[in-house]
Amino acid sequence: MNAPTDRAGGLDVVVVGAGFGGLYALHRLRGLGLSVRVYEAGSGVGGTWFWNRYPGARCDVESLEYSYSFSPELEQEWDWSERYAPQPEILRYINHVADRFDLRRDIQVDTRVTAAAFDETSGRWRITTDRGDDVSARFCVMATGCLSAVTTPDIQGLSSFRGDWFHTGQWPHEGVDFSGQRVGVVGTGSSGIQSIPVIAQQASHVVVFQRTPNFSLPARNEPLAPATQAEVKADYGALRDAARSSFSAIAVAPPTEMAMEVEPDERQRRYEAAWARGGLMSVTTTFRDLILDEAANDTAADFIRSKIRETVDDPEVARVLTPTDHPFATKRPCLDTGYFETFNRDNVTLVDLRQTPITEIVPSGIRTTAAVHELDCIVFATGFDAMTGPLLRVDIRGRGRRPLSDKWSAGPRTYLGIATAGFPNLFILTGPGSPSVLSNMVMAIEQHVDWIADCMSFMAANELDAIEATVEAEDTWVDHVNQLANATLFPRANSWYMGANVPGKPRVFLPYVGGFPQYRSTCDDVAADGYRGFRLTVSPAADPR
Ligand code: NA7
Repeated sequence: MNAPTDRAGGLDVVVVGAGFGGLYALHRLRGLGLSVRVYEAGSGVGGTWFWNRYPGARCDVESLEYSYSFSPELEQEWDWSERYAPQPEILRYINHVADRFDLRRDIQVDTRVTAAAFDETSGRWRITTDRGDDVSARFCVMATGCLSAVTTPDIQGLSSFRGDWFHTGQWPHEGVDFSGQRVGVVGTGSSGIQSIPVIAQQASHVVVFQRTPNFSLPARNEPLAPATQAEVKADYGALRDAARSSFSAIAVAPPTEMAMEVEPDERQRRYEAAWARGGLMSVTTTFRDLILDEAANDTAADFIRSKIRETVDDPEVARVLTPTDHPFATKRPCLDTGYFETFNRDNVTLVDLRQTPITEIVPSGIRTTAAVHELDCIVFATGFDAMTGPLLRVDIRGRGRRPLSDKWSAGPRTYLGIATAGFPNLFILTGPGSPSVLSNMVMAIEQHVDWIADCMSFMAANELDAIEATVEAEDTWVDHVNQLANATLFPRANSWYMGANVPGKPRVFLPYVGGFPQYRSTCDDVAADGYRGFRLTVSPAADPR
């Protein structure tokens, strides 16, 4: 993967990141005749699927939907093996896409963009990297992902630990052999819940350090029957259309009833059917008010709690595993294969950090207020500085050299989650204020990239050089995003959606919760209305305000 030669005046577009977003941005924007270079920090393409190689890592959106829709040929030629593809298969798919569309020649790997600064004199972005690249581009597209800035807790004594430690989001490529090892896993979000059952099958002993018990739904993963796959491929467009018109950009019939409108026996029957079906869109979409009304939510939460009690043999362990401090689905629901069952194994111990917090890491393991747990290695499944972290870890500066971190010090401010005032010609893929993590990410990425490509075409056709969100449009959008979130139960949880998992991070609900179809039609209207809320000018150097 070699860098393309610079054209005399620099590039048209720099794309930061070569995951699902960056690859599609490259493909689409190059198709417009623009010169594009992608910088990628990893040694290969794939983003999330390049880094998250922990045991049991797989997507929890079904494979047939968690894939690009832009190429009917690609849809037809790729076969998925399971209902939920495992990480290595998704990484193979992304590599196939990179080859099939000849993307690698414009991607420079092993290169982390460290800074991007808007130069008001030239009206261009100047992008610098940790490899000494220093290039200019008219547009900068941040395709840095929502969950790519890992967070490892700052626990005293970690450097003294004699064994190895790993973060699930930066897993060693050669894998880790846990045979005969005593393994501590810190964290019980999706990564912990996926990896713990697999690690427990290999390790001699696993100690799970749980701060907050989590709701998890059965994945019911299984091999993907050829007939099912053929049926979808016979009319892939129908599946995609159904996804595009659904709240989460995942094809599912929208629930019509409220939980309390249904008799308790019937409600139970529906939850049982959803549980048997498995998947993210099971219990979550049984009724339409689960995320809006506490009493409705309680019915789903109680149902899942009863399942945990049924599954876990030891009532005290079941109690500790049972979430009670946040409504169901206000933290990202997890999907599992045998997670709760794993606590019935003799070689698994659960430590309740609410009762006995970690005090320090010592050479031989983890000390809590109650005991020292002797360990050979530690797995941190402790998550990410979500959505804003990947952007703010790059030194991005707009007009007047103002850092984005300064502008966003009280929380992110965007227009449509795609642009931010004071930063002309900077586009953010699936940024805060867009549906992003509340939707099928691949669909959200395609919608953003298509919108940006259309915008660039419009600018070219009208001989415009710069686009910048207005402060007024941004303020209105931020208020709208907050109002929508405040009408839901989401703010009730200390979740990464709320920035609550990172000490000192402003407590702001990050994604747009109005649903994918509503969001998409707003974006389309904005474009049809001559990019309402943006100022388009012939010279980016001039401050349009
Ligand atoms: P998550 O969902 O953020 O989970 C992180 C877990 O780590 C969660 O249980 C946290 O507890 C726990 N955590 C974080 N810091 C600590 C410390 N200091 N001590 C103990 N426990 C801690 O990240 P994942 O990687 O699992 O999943 C991220 C997303 O990827 C997921 O939602 C899917 O969308 C895919 P807490 O709940 O904060 O108390």
